[in-house]
Amino acid sequence: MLKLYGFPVSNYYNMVKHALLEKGLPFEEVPFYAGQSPEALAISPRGKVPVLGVEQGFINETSVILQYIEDTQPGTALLPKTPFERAQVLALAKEIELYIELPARACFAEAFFGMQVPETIKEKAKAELIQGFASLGRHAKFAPYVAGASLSVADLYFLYSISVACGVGKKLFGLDLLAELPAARALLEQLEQTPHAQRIAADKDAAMPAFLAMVASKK
Ligand SMILES: N[C@@H](CCC(=O)N[C@@H](CS)C(=O)NCC(=O)O)C(=O)O
Repeated sequence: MLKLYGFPVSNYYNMVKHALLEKGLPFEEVPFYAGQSPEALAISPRGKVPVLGVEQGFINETSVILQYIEDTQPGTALLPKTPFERAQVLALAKEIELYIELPARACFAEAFFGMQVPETIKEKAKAELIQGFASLGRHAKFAPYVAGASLSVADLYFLYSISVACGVGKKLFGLDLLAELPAARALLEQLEQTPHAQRIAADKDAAMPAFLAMVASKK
């Protein structure tokens, strides 16, 4: 059986978990906080989650895990078969990760964990977030899903990165990053209401106290 290593507070972990649920695949969740210990690095070379455990070994990096699942497992397709359409979905997912998730992530410590982030980093993140959301508005279709008519890997990146990025925008910069993207806001609300997203959100809420305690112990 597929094993999903990580923790339910991780938005990357939740993208993979959502894909597994969407495809109706059996999988085991293996609690794993990663980190830099030799034991963790033997599973995840850069000490990150998620990691997918398969018969032959471990697979890391969310985008790669999602493509591996698509290529090897049955169930609802989350990537188009035709190369051009597939490229559009993967480009949208990558754009969300590089230009929205990562700048937002640089500010998580202040937005969510009561720590301070240097002003220079915040200013850079703010400019990148504004550009990242503008880019999403130019490329995404929201018709009704991010890449078009059906749910795809791009929607998983969208669902689990956009809400946290919006949290950063609102808390640190007083910005509504979706103000000019009403279709994106509507899709986000719709995706958040789906049963898999609700289950993942409940698991995240349940895991949050232990996660915050761990973060506090490392401060
Ligand atoms: N590029 C990685 C990023 C994964 C990532 O940043 N995961 C976070 C949790 S959401 C993590 O492991 N953080 C622990 C750390 O950086 O030490 C991927 O796509 O899987």
